[in-house]
Amino acid sequence: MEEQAIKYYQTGTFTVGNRLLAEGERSVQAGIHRTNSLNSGHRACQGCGEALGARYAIDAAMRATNNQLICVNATGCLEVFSTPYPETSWQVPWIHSLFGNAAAVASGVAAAQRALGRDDVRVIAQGGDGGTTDIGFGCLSGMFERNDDVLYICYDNEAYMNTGVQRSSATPPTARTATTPAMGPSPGNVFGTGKNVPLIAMAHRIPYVATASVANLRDLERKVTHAMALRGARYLHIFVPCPLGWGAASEDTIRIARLAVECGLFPLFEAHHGKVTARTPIRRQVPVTEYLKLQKRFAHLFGKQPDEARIAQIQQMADQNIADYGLLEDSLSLGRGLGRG
Ligand SMILES: Cc1ncc(C[n+]2csc(CCOP(=O)(O)OP(=O)(O)O)c2C)c(N)n1
Ligand code: SF4
Repeated sequence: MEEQAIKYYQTGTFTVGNRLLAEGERSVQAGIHRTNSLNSGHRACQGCGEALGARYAIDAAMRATNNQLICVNATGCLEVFSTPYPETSWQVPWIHSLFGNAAAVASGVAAAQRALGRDDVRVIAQGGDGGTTDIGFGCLSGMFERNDDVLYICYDNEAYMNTGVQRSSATPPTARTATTPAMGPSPGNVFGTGKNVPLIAMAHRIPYVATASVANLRDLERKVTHAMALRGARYLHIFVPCPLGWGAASEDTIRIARLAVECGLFPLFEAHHGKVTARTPIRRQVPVTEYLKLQKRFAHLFGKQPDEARIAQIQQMADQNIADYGLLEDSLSLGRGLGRG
């Protein structure tokens, strides 16, 4: 039989490629031993990025820890849609904390394992951006500062979705939410400085900080696997579109997440002990309008008279990220970038 060279893209897929890879390199979801940590039957909306991100993240963590994992979950959509009493979709020991104290509860669970002499049982805390960047922020900073042996995962859908789409400190400028209506001279969320929790986590110089996206699930699995191989405080910030809150089509979740990366608004990077050590380059930068136009929360920017000034400000944010992290191929070769080690 004639020999055929394997093409690169085949190994990047979730189907045929996995059979061509060595077993340890196959994606967690494609393996027959996947744990279905967040099982079918939950009540997330169709196309929910948070459900997808959580499923991939926790399955990867279960594989990395040989299923010796405990999850702590802040109040929010992920908790509500997965555990309507008396049901649960979780196939992992799972505790519901309060809205704002998931990091502190996880620190306690890790301390209990230490007291029991169980260094094989690992702990993950997870919550939405409201539970992480707003109300849970103090507990999270304390967990970082003590270097507790916990991976904290923030599923960032850029608002308080569970209670009806209120603004959080992760809501982007100009976005319409229930508390930032699209009316008045400056409709939608005001321009502020934004709260960049990955950078704040890095400032604590914890062992590992990374951003990930449901646009790149293999990368997400790899980052979770790497995080679970390390000890101490770790932070993973995952971009998870919310069709309901963003006014987007449920089939566009991955497309929107990909555009957020490709326009520069959501940079993918990793940092160890406060220094950026890797980032995913952008092959083809797209204008932010391609990303914004798919979401009704930004529709007021594109009325009869497009709000050119504020669109330009958002483009400036994306360009700044690209410059700061050195995301374009040519800037990579020049060796520029943010705090790189
Ligand atoms: C102390 C406290 N304040 C308010 C609430 C109500 N509450 C529950 S979930 C939630 C919003 C969750 O938003 P986020 O953390 O962003 O997660 P998402 O639902 O978007 O995934 C709020 C305000 C609460 N449970 N406890
Ligand atoms: S409101 Fe958004 S985050 Fe909540 S379940 Fe629906 S899509 Fe997911």
